[in-house]
Amino acid sequence: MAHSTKITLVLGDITEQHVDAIVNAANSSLLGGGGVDGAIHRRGGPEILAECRALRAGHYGGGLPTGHAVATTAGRLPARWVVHTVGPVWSRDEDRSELLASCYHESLRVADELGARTVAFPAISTGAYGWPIGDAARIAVEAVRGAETAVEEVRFVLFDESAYEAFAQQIS
Ligand code: AR6
Repeated sequence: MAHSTKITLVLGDITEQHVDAIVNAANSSLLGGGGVDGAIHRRGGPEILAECRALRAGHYGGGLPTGHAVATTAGRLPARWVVHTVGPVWSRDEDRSELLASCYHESLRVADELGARTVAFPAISTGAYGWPIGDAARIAVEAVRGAETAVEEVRFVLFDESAYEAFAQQIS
């Protein structure tokens, strides 16, 4: 029988979550940015950036491709790992939904490799990358529900009421 993953929603800041792994909506440089990425590096401290730089110096010399995921320490955050993934920039002309779903699938695959049982996700691509929140919430929830994973809890951490409502509508 397939393992069933519990989905929970929190209105709040992902850097404050006590979970095994938190997912970062990064960019392919892995070297930081604004939004949730900026908050994670700020609160997590320089150990995270040091591991990101090492990844760039090694296997990910060309950057982390969109839809892929890779883990580092969580530094000073109350989590063990940060899983960095790169969401697609929303496009009116091209359907990039598969890439957004891939962020969730790949992050959960990396979480499984780590042995993480609780994983917190932000609403990937819905800030600087412009994805409409209702559609992003649908893709996120479908992707998690469709994932083969040993993760026991997926916690979506939404930064504002409208994002929270969009996710609540999807899991009701
Ligand atoms: N906790 C939870 N959610 C947050 C937090 C937080 N502390 N801060 C922002 N959000 P964004 P993207 C929400 O822009 O669209 C960065 O510069 C925010 O309200 O962080 O994937 C990267 O380096 C929104 O709903 O990520 C990339 O260059 C969601 O997190 C680029 O932005 C995602 O917004 C990635 O853009």
